[in-house]
Amino acid sequence: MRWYVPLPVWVLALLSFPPGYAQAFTRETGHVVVICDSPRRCELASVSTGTIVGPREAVAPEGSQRIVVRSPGCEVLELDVHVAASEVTTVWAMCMPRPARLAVFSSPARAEVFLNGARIGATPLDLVEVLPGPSSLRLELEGHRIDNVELDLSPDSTHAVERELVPYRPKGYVFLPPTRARIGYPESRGFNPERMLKLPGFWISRLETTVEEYRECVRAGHCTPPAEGDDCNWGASGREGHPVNCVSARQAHRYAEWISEREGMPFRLPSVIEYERAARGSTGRAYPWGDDSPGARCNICDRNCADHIGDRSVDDGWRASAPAGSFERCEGPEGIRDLVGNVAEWCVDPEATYQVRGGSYRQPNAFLEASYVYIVDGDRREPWIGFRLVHLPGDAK
Ligand SMILES: [Ca+2]
Ligand SMILES: [Ca+2]
Repeated sequence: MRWYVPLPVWVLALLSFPPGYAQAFTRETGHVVVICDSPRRCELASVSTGTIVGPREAVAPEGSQRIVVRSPGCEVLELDVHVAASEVTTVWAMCMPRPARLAVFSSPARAEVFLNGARIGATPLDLVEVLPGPSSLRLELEGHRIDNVELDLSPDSTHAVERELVPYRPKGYVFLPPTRARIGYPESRGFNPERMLKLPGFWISRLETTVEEYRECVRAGHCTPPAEGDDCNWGASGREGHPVNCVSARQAHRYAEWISEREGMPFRLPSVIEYERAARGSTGRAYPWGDDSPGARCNICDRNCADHIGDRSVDDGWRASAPAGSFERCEGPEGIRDLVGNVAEWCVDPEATYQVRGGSYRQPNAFLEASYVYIVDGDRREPWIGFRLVHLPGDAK
């Protein structure tokens, strides 16, 4: 990108004849008045065959006149004005700022560079012309903290910015690189037809959010307590390491807000597509480990399940939720656990409604694929629903 041109640059307007000018010119001449965009000051530098009578005024013969206007920090403007005899021609002058030049370097290099929210390149960024004035510069590089710099860019000057980027790897998270991923079912089952999507890289929590983690947010006064009773883990002794359940989608959002504030980096609930990509890899496998059904790999609705739909041939040892991450084989090559079973997990779908994905200890084998769509009212607080978060540096825009 070379540089930006504001619109409109100049606007010409004819005003009605003000009585105060009646004596200022003859029948053969007209008056030219320049008005600048406030608060900048401008000056009429020349007029072809007329006479300058003030900083922004001239008297000129009828016909076409070329005038030149100068103002500090702005390009010199030349334009043709038609002067009518016995009339006042008013010229509205808007400043077209002279550009500043900006170069950006970072260590390490290859950071994406955004100026006032618009991408202008990647480091090392050679001199580019940009609009002068107060500006926000942001550098983004995978695995590093977002770097924000406030600049005051002067017209006609060169600014070089050099930044040291601070590594950032969210603890307990796994990075999934950018990929094309197979999303949806091989054959359409009505809600989630198969398609290939190009996805950016993102970080996802290796485990479901636990009671212990959620408790920190409640103690900080940012989160409200989950529901209690039944198989809710909140308030039940010995379940600190279990996934926090009995929380609404709104409560999960509040937790993400709190983590984002604490970390100074953006965290949120996954989209349904991100959840599928995490569980199915880029190849579209049915489960994190491949296409074989979970059986006792994960905590599902097995013979211990309270519901009669439980799979009697499977014994995973748990009736309700198990401690997060305790099923060692319930993971794929990326090492992310419990994307299938234990608690189903809040996800946001493209229509900004809620789904839970991955199934839970309440679903038998047939309903545990990550692509299985389960639309749930976001206010529900169920013992079989919990959540985990994702982190995308690009969310900070
Ligand atoms: Ca079970
Ligand atoms: Ca789960």
